[in-house]
Amino acid sequence: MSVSERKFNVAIAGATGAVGGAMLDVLARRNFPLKELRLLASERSVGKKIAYMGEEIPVRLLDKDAFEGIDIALFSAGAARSLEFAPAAVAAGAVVVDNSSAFRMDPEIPLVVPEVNSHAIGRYKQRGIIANPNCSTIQMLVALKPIYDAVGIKRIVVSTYQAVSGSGAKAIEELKEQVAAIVRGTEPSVEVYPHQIAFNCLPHIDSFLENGYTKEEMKMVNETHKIFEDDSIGVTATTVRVPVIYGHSESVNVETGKKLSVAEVRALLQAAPGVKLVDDPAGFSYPMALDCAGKFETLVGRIREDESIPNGLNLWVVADNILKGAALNAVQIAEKLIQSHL
Ligand code: NAP
Ligand code: 3JN
Repeated sequence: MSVSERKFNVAIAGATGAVGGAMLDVLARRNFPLKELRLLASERSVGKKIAYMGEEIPVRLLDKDAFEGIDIALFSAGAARSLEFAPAAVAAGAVVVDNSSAFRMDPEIPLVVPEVNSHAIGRYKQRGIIANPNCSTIQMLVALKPIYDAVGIKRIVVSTYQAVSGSGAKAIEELKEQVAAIVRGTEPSVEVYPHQIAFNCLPHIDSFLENGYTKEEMKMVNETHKIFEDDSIGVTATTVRVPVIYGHSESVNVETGKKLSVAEVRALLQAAPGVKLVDDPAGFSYPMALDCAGKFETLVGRIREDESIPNGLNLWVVADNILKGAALNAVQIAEKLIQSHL
């Protein structure tokens, strides 16, 4: 049977969440060849129905028996659930694509951005699991891959401006409520973050580590090394939460192995898979979070030579953190799996 005629049984663990909901959307938008779609979540959601392409699919409990007959299990129910239930899904015969940090740095488990290192997918056979990187790493590497391939990269200095949707649905509500409270002149309530996020920027994403960096910052460092299979790249990150709902923005400074002109970078990015060049400063055109929501591409612009060093570049990189940063990347991995491995 040709690939186009084959259909697959897919489970989504965490189907009622922000990322799980986006996975449903992406599967439909990309016409993924589904036979059965099984939606899994906690006891809180069992019995709820979720609409998918005109069907009402009941939510089932995520437990060890939930994966019988499943070919591909997409996990986005948090790292603890991935650690507990991904092995059961593999034992039942499924390949797991995991969106959490649970397995990302496990040397036996591939960590994949399809535009960057799809060759690594085949390594899933060892453990039956493929890890999806952190959203901030994904969009940065989609933009840097053509530059890395052309001239090599010695060092990356990245600062992120991350949307509240990266912290889930409660954080979106909190930002909206805080803005409304402040406009009304009342005291905003602060629950999700340690400080007010409305009209503010918090240089704090995930927990602090002993070296003074946050886990989010170290995810960007470690995941970049693993995906490029190159520990020689110096990477340093500052990750910041900003009062934006969808779309992470990044200021990316790179020291390259050889000089590239702005025109050469533009040409490389124009041809790069998954990238949309948005770089016409004279026409006030540059990537913006508001423009990336709902889009599959990573937007790159504000391309400049870093005039403070011989071989340096500055880029501004923006992507929908829930789509390319999570759900879309996972579905692209599943597509590569069915094209080449299942
Ligand atoms: P969310 O909106 O809070 O959704 C969480 C999902 O997990 C819901 O479906 C929830 O089910 C389910 N869940 C929670 N506890 C459970 C349990 N004990 N048993 C079964 N299901 C349980 O969170 P989200 O924003 O979608 O993020 C989910 C996860 O995706 C994150 O924890 C993270 O690991 C990963 N993520 C990755 C990236 C990335 O950078 N690649 C970005 C965002 C998120 P109920 O509705 O029944 O509670
Ligand atoms: O904060 C963001 O913008 C991205 C959040 C990602 C996230 C949120 C909760 C748990 C992760 C992740 O993917 O690294 C995790 C986790 O699995 O550790």
